[in-house]
Amino acid sequence: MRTPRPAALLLGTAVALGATALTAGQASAINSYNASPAPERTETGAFVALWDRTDDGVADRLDWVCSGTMIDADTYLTAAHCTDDWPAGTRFFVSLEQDVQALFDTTSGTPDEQAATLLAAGKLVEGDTFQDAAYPGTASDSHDIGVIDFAARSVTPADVWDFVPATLPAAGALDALGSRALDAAEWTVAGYGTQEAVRQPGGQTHPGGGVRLKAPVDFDALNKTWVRLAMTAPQGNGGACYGDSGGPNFVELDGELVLAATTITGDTPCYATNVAYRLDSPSARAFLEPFVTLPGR
Ligand SMILES: [Ca+2]
Ligand SMILES: [Ca+2]
Repeated sequence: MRTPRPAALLLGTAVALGATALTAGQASAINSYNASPAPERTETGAFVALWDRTDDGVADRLDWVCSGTMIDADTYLTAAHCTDDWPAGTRFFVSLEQDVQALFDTTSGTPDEQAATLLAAGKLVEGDTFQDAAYPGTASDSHDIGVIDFAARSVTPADVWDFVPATLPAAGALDALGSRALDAAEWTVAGYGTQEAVRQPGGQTHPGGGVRLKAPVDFDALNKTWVRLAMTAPQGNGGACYGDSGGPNFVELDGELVLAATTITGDTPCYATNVAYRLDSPSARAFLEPFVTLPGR
């Protein structure tokens, strides 16, 4: 997994909450190999949090931690392991900017001041988190799905950025297609996460992240709630890593990109497999139904 929880590729919190986080399981970034910038993926955004790590009531960190996708004008789809278990008072934002890391690098002040500056400049929009009440569920269905929603906010991402919300799959769409068609289709993962592990004196590091990238991946297997996607470099694939959690895995069907699944976990160094949560399943659709108009069967 690539997150602090048992199966996630969450980056910022993994680092913030302790060394165990990176081995735990959430995904956060796109790998270095076979990847490219994705300025055209305007619906794909960074999950940004402002939080207090020292329990003194003063926020001390503003950072991108996960990825996600706008699925209508005011709802951003991500993973429950990205919305779960933050300190009281944590504030949540989405940025649909291409290079979020550069915004942080060039904005001065305390984390509170940075957030205020970036909000005023239209580089962040603040929202409210919701997650599947059944998370963390079971191995067969983790219920690892959540949103940052803006329906109760006066400013939504649609007020700030031009984007076309992602197309969700119809109920059971991946089952209906079957493995042969899914293997023949083109798959793309996108996100703001880090790169695959780099070995250095003192251990592994995961450089990069904070920039919207995409990479081709290859269909491997489908089961009840998961799509497994190959990220092996020699086959021309790229892949997801820490901070890509919650981000989109698109499949091209009849010339249209469909948001088939969200990045959740994978192998620890991020070289082999992306494990993504299906969005055509009954449980994913049940969670999403209050937030978006779902396509039918
Ligand atoms: Ca503090
Ligand atoms: Ca909505």
